[in-house]
Parts: sequence; structure tokens; C-alpha cells
Amino acid sequence: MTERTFMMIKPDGVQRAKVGEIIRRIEAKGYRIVAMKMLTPTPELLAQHYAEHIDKPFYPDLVTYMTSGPVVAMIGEGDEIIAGWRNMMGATDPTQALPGTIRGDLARAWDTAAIMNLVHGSDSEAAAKREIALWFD
Ligand code: RTP
Ligand code: MG
Repeated sequence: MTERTFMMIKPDGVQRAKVGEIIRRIEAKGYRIVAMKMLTPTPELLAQHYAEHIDKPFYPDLVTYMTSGPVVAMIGEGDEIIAGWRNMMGATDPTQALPGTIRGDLARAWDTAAIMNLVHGSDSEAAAKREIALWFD
């Protein structure tokens, strides 16, 4: 089934010049990027995006990480893209992420309390709908 999802290259991906490599993988898979923009997220936007994590101990470090520079926000479209993009991203913790995944191949040890792992992807249909509406008009 053709789906849309919200995809993001996080600040470490932009700072470490991984934008081209990540977009290359998205297109090689056959997914289409139907919207894309760069912006530095505000704490207000992140509070909505990461509402489920607001009370977690790592949340302040997550905000510091995610406001450290521009991100690339995208809407992706493709067959079963929600689960497929999550598979391409790999496990949250780059040390656990398998080779062949973006995090497994390209993320490295991080130096903040928030895990720096290059990319984000919506984890369900409901999250995709919510995040697309939040990040795009
Ligand atoms: P994302 O939401 O960014 O796609 O990543 P995810 O589903 O794999 O991970 P999630 O559990 O939703 O956590 C969101 C982001 O918060 C940072 N984090 N740090 N220090 C920690 O224990 C910790 N846990 C999570 C990561 O940047 C993670 O991607
Ligand atoms: Mg998540």
C-alpha cells in the first residue's frame, strides 16, 4: 500500500555532510521525496514532535542536540514506506544498529546524553499523519 511518512536528517547528519548519502539511499530504495525543507527546529516545535519523551531524563539533551543546527525535513512516499524507512534507519542506538542500515553504517559514538543517530522516521501511520501536519503546512 502506498503510504507517506515524515523523514528527517537530524543536525548531526547535516553537520557531518551525510545529506547526499542519506537521500541517495532513499531514492535507491525507490521512495519518492514529495516535500523537503531545511530549518533549525525550535524548542516549541520539538516539544510537540517529541511529546512522548518530554518527561524522560534525556529530554533536555535531546533538545540541545536537535536545536544545534539545521535539519532536513522531508515527506517520503512509497510502498510500505513507514516500516521500510524505519528498517533502513536501523536501531536507535548506533552501536546496536546493524550494518547496512543508515545508523549502522554512518552513525558513530556520540558525546551528548542524547543519542545522536542521524535520522528520524515516523513509527506508525498515526505518527506519520501527525508529524507531517506538524512540520509542513
Ligand atoms: P526517532 O524518534 O528520532 O526516529 O528515533 P527512535 O524512534 O529510534 O527513538 P526514540 O525512542 O523515539 O527516541 C527519540 C530520540 O531521542 C534520543 N534518545 N536518547 N540517551 C537516551 O537514552 C536516548 N534515548 C533516545 C535519540 O536521538 C532518539 O532517536
Ligand atoms: Mg521515535
